[in-house]
Amino acid sequence: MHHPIEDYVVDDKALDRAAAMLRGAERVAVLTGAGVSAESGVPTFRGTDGLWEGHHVEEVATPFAFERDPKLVWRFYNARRAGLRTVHPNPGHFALAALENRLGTERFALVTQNVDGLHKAAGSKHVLELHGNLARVRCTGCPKIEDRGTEPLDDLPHCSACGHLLRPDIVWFHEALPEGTWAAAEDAARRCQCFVVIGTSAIVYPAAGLIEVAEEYGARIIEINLATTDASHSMDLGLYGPSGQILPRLVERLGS
Ligand code: BJW
Repeated sequence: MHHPIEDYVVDDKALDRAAAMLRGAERVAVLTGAGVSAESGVPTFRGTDGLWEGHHVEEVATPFAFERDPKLVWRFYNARRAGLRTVHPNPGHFALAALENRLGTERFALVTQNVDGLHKAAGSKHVLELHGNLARVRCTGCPKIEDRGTEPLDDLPHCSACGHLLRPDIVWFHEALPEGTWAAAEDAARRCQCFVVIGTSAIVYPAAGLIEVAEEYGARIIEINLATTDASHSMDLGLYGPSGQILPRLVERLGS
C-alpha cells in the first residue's frame, strides 16, 4: 500500500545529486510509465485501481482477447478513451516539456509507455510512444490509421475505407513494438549519459529492457517513483515520491 501523497519527503541533497547528474550529461533520455499520469487521474495498471470490471490488463490487452471477444475489448478501450476527456497534464508532464525545451531535441529523448497523449498535451514535442496511442484506431483489413480523439465510437467500429473491423492502435501483449520508434528509443538509451526512469513498475518488456541498455552503455540512472521497483537495483539514485511534485523541483534546480 502506498503512503498518502503528502507523506513523502525527497530531500534537497538527493535533488541536488540528481540535478548534477543531469547537468553532467551531454544527452539525457527519460522513460515514463503510468505513474507519471497518476496525478492527472489516469489509473495505473498494477495499482489497487488497476482492474477493469474485474479483468487484469493482461486479459483484455491481447490479440487473442480481441479475436475472442472484440466487443469486450472495445468496451474497455472506449471507457479508457472516454476517461481521457476529463484529464489534463500535471506538473510532472510540464516539467518534462520544460526539460526538453532547455536541452533541445538533439540532447533529449522522451520515451513513454503511456498511451494517454498527456506528454504531447503538456508541450513535449518529440515523444517516442512505445505502446501506441488511445486516440488512434487502425484497420484490421487495410493500412488505414486514424486519429479519432476521444469521440465515442461504436461498440464494434468499422473502417470507412474497406469495412473491416477497426482496432485500437495500441501495442498489446505478444505484439511487436513499432519498429522505428523502438529503434529510436534504443538509440537514445545507448547514447545518453543520464537515463531517468519515471513512474513505471519496469516489468513489461521490451520497454523495461531500455534500463539495461542504458546501464550497459554506462549512463547514470535515476528512478523517480512512489516506491522501489524491480529495476531499482540498476539505479544510481532513487527519488521516491510523486513525480508530479519531484519533477518540477528537479527541473527548477537546473536553472535556465
Ligand atoms: C508513481 C505514481 C506517482 C504510481 N509518481 N510514480 C518474460 C520476459 C520478457 C518478456 C515477457 C515475459 N513474459 C511475457 C513477456 C512479454 C510481455 C511482457 O513484458 N509481459 C510482462 C507482464 C512480463 N511483453 C509483450 O508482450 C510486448 N511484446 C512483445 O514482447 O512482443 C514480442 C514480439 C516480438 C516480435 C514479434 C511479435 C512479438 C508488448 C508489451 C505491450 C504492453 N502493453 C501494455 C498494454 C497497453 C494496453 C493499454 O494501455 O490499453 O502497456 S501493458 C501495460 O503495462 C501498458 C503499460 O504501458 C505497461 C507498463 O506499465 P507501467 O507504465 O509500468 O504501469 P504500472 O501500473 O505497472 O506501474 C506504475 C508505476 O508507477 C508503479 O511503479 C507505481 O509505484 C508508480 N506510481 N503513482 C510516481 N504519482
